[in-house]
Amino acid sequence: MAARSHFTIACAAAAATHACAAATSPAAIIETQSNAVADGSINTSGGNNVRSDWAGVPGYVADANEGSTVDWSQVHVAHDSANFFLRYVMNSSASGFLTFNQRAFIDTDQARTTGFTGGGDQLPIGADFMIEGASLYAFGGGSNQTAFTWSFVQGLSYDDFPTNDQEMTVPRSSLGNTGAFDFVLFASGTPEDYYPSTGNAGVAGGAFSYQVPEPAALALAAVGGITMLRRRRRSLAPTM
Ligand SMILES: [Ca+2]
Ligand SMILES: [Ca+2]
Ligand SMILES: [Ca+2]
Repeated sequence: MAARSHFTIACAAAAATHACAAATSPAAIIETQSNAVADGSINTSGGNNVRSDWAGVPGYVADANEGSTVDWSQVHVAHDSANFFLRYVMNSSASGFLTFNQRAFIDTDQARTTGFTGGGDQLPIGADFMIEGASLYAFGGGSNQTAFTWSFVQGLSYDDFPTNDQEMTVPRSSLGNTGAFDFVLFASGTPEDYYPSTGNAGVAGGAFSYQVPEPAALALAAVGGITMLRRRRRSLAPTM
């Protein structure tokens, strides 16, 4: 059985406030995850049609079914020593990646002051990379952050059947070996669907975050919690 390490920070939770405060500014980070999986445990090669390899990897908070022709339901993200993995679960069929109806905007320096902020400046993040379909692009607009200007980086390993449950592999090296990134997903159906739904609300909007390794602040909080638990148990132990 593959060793896995998962956790989720809900930024609304008081316990994680300090961890979330350190995240991207000005975008509100709705949720941060870090899901380590064993090397080779997730296979996204075309035609494998298998998603059981994602067992135990939680999804981000699900998006509503807004009835778009290409409608996000849930995204899962994981990593091993060499790769990030993305899994898109859709409410409505995306007709496969070759139709380029889906984009992942990825902010690898977690700074809105660099990268694409949307043609209408509507993204909460500055996307340094974009995955369109299963093709990875790097932002090439420089200081013109609303220019849809990209340079092709590479095609990605993917499996998009069934079309409402797709997966792909993104080499960590292709994203500059970043230790964390923020992201917003977009689907060009009718109507357009942003995930999270505030992903088109500009600087006041919301984004998701992914970290590798686990956020230090949360790990320290967990250690602190164990210590407190031990102390409490000790104090509650009956006097012999
Ligand atoms: Ca698979
Ligand atoms: Ca949706
Ligand atoms: Ca950026």
